[in-house]
Amino acid sequence: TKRLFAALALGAMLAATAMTPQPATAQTYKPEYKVSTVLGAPFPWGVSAQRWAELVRERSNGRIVMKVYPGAQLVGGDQTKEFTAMRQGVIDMAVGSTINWSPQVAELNLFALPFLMPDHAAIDAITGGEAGKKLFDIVGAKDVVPLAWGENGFRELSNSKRDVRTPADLKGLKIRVVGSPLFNETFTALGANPTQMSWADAQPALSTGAVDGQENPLAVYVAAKLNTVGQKHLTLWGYVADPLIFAVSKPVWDTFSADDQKLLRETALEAGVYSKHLARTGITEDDPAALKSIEALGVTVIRLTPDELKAFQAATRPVYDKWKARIGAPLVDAAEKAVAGR
Ligand code: X2X
Repeated sequence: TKRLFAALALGAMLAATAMTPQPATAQTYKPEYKVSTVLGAPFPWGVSAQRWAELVRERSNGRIVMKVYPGAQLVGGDQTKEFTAMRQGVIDMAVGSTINWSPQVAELNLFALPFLMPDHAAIDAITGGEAGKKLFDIVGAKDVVPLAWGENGFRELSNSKRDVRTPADLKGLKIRVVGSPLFNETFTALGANPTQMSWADAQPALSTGAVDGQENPLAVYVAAKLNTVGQKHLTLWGYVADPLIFAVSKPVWDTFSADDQKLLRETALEAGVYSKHLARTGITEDDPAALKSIEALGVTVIRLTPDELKAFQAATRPVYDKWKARIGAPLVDAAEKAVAGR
């Protein structure tokens, strides 16, 4: 009977094993993972998302296939809904903008505090330091696994009406913005009339003159040919910068083996470095290729003096202070410290 009992026990064990769900293997993976972006190639944003997909395909020997869906098309063009769709697992992966995710993740408004970051080193000091780590923890707690930082870039101001050198020059100009109410409040403080709309709606609105101006990185200005929709006055003020986040929806992340999670993270980090490189090329006075090409199109590029810049900072300071409290003073303090110590 002892032997019989042992045989029965073994049989029960085997049955239990057979019923246990198998850990994720290559066979259980999806045939394709959808990667959401707002801008596709040839914008640096789309190019770096594609780089991520290529690196993953190569290193997984084709086991993991990622496809980039630009234009926020997975959320019907409504870029501020992308984060919610990721949380729900409707979108598998994204290279997402801090601006577009800020309606759901209030702390990501950090990067939209006017004039917090004077240069690229300041962005890196924040994302690479304590504040960046806190932000990734916050995003991670909302069912989106952040893997790496990338970059859309410093956002410069263009319009079809006149040169803007002072807040008074902005008075009454209709400016398209996106993201959270912070952008509305910043432009209202400057005397402009901000109006919120998606990138998909912005281009027709610019070309019909329904809005006078917009703000976006120079790489976006060039690739979207904003000079052809009347944007002939361009003010370099670098008032905010928009990092990108390479991320995977948590429900999807959990289906990957530990080795494949490592692969996804390492490739995202590499694509993130590439993203920053692309976003920063040609837009500084040391490396002015993009600036020169914009000027060659007959666009007036306005470089502010330190005093002119100060007037914009002063006018937006109350908005900064109000939103510092909303974002969380300790987080903003950490960011300010990182910038000061860069
Ligand atoms: O909509 C924009 O302005 C863009 C493309 O820069 C973002 O997605 C934040």
